Amino acid sequence: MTTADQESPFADLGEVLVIIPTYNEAENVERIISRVRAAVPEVHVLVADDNSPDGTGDIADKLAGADSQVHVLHRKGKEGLGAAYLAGFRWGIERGYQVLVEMDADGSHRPEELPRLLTALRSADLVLGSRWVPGGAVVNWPRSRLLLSRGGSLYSRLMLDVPIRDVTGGYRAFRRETLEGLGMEHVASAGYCFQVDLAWRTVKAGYKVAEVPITFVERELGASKMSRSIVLEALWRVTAWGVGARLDKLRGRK
Ligand SMILES: Nc1nc2c(ncn2[C@@H]2O[C@H](COP(=O)(O)OP(=O)(O)OP(=O)(O)O)[C@@H](O)[C@H]2O)c(=O)[nH]1
Ligand SMILES: [Mg+2]
Repeated sequence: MTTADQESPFADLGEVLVIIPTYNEAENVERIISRVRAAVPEVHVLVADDNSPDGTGDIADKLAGADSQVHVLHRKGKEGLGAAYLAGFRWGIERGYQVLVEMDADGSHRPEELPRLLTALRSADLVLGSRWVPGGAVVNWPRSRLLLSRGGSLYSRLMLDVPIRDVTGGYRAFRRETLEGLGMEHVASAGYCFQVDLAWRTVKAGYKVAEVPITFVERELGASKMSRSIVLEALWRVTAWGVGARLDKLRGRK
């Protein structure tokens, strides 16, 4: 691991690892890595690939061979974005990174906005890139996706009582202490409710969460992995968590 150089504007935060989970992102992986490296040259990148049939993992290996700040975690098969992130977090924590960033491979999370997330992390334990705070935006989404995302965030906020506008978003920066303290080992969520799960745990553990506005851009290349089963998993899990929390309250537990 190279050390953050003196001139790095984020040296005070410690070493930063951007984790990019991939499943069939052959058309996107090189571009996203080069954008991250250009936007914040001192960060390291970890591609967490679930043995993509389209060869994304091989492309990532070649890129890692040419750049010592790019790493690849090969996983044996498709286990969902949540499992890939958990493995990526563990990989980064074991190697001493102080900040762990979540970012999609498809360009929806613009690497050029990473400096704003890192800046906000100076006074927070978790920073969420947010589409639904003033200044946030979504480009090129069909109405159905907008409704699903806004509805999912609203439902999660009400069910779980979390004071977060964009609780399903996946562009985030965690301090390692936050991940260490939120009980990662108990996270079972596989799909996009993983994001709700982590945000909720972070709030419950008493950490400070900040939302910064981002412009989310719909993917241009490659196929979405969003599916009915991912939406259903989110719906049943969030409902079960919310009901469970209310029952605990009624019984006088915390
Ligand atoms: N390792 C791994 N990565 C995954 C898996 N499912 C999705 N991803 C990655 O997670 C990121 C988000 O997935 P997307 O398909 O873009 O999901 P989405 O953003 O909800 O859907 P779109 O807006 O349609 O792109 C992308 O980088 C995917 O390649 C998985 O099972 N394993
Ligand atoms: Mg996407």
